[in-house]
Amino acid sequence: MIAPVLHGRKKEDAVMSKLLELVERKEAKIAVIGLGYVGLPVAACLADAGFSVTGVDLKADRLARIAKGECPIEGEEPGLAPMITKVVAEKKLVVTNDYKNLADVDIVLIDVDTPVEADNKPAYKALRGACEALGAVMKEGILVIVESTIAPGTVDKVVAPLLEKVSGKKRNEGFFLGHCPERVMPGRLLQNLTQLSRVCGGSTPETAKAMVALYRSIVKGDLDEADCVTAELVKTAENTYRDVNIAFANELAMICESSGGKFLRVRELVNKSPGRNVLLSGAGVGGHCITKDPWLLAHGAPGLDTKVIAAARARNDGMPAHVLSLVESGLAEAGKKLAGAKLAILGFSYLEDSDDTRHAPTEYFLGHAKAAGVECVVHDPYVEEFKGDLWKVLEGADAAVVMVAHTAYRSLDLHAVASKLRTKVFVDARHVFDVGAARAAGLVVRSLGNAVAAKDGVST
Ligand code: SAJ
Repeated sequence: MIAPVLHGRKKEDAVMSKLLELVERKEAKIAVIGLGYVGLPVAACLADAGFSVTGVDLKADRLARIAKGECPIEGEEPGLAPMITKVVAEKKLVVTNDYKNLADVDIVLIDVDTPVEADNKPAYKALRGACEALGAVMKEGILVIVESTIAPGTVDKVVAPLLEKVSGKKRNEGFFLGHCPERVMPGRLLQNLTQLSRVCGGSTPETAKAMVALYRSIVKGDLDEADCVTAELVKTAENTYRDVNIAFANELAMICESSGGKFLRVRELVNKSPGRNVLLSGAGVGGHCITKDPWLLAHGAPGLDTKVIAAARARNDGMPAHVLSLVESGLAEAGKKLAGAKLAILGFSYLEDSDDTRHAPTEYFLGHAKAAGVECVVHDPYVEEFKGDLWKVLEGADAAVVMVAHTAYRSLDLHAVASKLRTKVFVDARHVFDVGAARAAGLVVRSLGNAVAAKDGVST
């Protein structure tokens, strides 16, 4: 009996049900392209769940370390290193830089970086490169899932056409597409990957179902079926939502400074109102997610003037300069000019208790300070370059500026800090210290979101 030649919908259903069967039996061959802080954990988890996984990366040193069962990701990642050692030893995870090894895989996850260019447009060089290399070797009926954060419309307008062009296959016939955005966070990669809910955006409803079956093998959180553009919108919107809310907190803090308010107290009372959740003002927004995803979301509507997104990005990017103005104000009260001053900068990483320095607000602060003729000495207990002795950094400085709320700073003896400073100015841009306590230590204080004490000594 010759099997009937299937076309269109019937063919798609047959391909997807076969794939579903392979996934449920853990027999689907999987590849993960990009073995960074997103790709490597998911490759290890899928291998640990019983799948045969081929990891692909361009970095030879990273491949070499993984092939030895080591974890090349810096920082503490609970559970990840032993999992990699185990799955590599079991040969459930193998690594390569040769796409020819993907010729027989059934599912490919793409986890490459998707930054934005200087003009805030998506930079898809890595994504295009992965698609071109994969398209040349991928077999009939493959499911390609992009996990990297991408602008709305990218699967439809960038990934699909490129795979069609290079492979000669047609979407939803010769191959199927999905977008399942990651929600991992450095420091808790495995925890987030296995616990958090995820959107399974499929190029067809059956594809979304197959994706749910795949991710169910490693994810305990909700797995919500959707189409690709919904998944693209959800991920970029959730980070844009955070950026806009941080921008509001920053603007509110600046209004408090001018109007005599205390930001933390105002925030505490506002947040008692149902449905309010004012975030924390700070020295700026760093990292590689929140700083770029708003621009990816905006790219989803090229003709629209995305005022709110752009204004929030501008407000947050303006915070390092605002902190420098607080320094200038404190120095002025102490009778010192900004130009020629020497500052001790506490914190360089973009996030407290992290060594990640991508788009760190302090980096932008240092640029503004240099332009103003100010000398800065930086300390950071997590960043190799700045791990020195904090007391040496403070020695002889005209101001201490808290840019990152590292736990190590919270127990600082402010009297001891004051004794080291040449000019006793203290600027807290992360709500770490009580203003009154800092003043009692003999410091001239500027604290983000707090009005300067009135001359009559009424502390704020
Ligand atoms: N920040 C503030 N005020 C706040 C919160 C953050 O100024 O109230 C600053 C931080 O200092 C940092 C930047 O914003 O410089 C980003 O902080 P973040 O806590 O958002 O941490 P990220 O960049 O690691 O964001 C990640 C994102 N996760 C993923 O993209 C998978 C984001 O979606 C999460 O909401 C966030 O972690 C989180 O919730 O911790």
